[in-house]
Amino acid sequence: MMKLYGFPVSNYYNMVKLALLEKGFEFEEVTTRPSQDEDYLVKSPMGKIPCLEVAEGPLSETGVILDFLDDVSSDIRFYPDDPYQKAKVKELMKSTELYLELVARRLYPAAFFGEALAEALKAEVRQQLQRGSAALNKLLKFGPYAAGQNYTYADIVLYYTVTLGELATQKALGLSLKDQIPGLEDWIRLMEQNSFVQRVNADREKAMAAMMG
Ligand SMILES: N[C@@H](CCC(=O)N[C@@H](CS)C(=O)NCC(=O)O)C(=O)O
Repeated sequence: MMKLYGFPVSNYYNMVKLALLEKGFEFEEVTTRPSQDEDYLVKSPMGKIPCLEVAEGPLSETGVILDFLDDVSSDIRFYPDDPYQKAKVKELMKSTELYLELVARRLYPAAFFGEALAEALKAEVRQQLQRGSAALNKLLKFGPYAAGQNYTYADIVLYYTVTLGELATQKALGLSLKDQIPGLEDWIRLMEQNSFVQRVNADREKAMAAMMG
């Protein structure tokens, strides 16, 4: 059985967990914090979570894991078959990660761990989030899903990016991603009707409460 290493508060972990659930794979969750222990670095060379251990060995990097899961799923696929449409989904995933996730992540120490946040960093992150949101607005379809009619990996990546990101931007900057990205709020409601999303989120709430408490 596959083993998913990580922690249910992590947005990247939850992306892989949701993909595994959607695709009907059996997997065991192994609660793991990011670690520089040699035992873990063998599986995930940067020590980051998530890591997925499959029959052939370990895999790190969320995008790589998601690609692998689509390659080994015969029926449920989250990339379109058409090469251009597939590239458009990947463009949306990459833009979400580079221009929202990695930017909002700079607020996490202040938003979640009470660290100080310099005014200069606040201004820089705010400006980058506005630029990133404007770029995403050019790509997002919300028709009703992120890349159009079909539910794709772009939805999975965007959902866990903006839901954790929103907590951070609200808390650290008083900025809502929902105000920056028209249609985001309705799409989040749509995503939250999905029973697998509800299951991942219930685990996330429990882990978040334990972490904050
Ligand atoms: N590029 C990695 C990013 C994963 C990542 O940043 N995970 C965080 C937890 S959400 C982590 O392990 N952080 C610890 C670290 O950066 O050392 C991926 O796509 O999986």
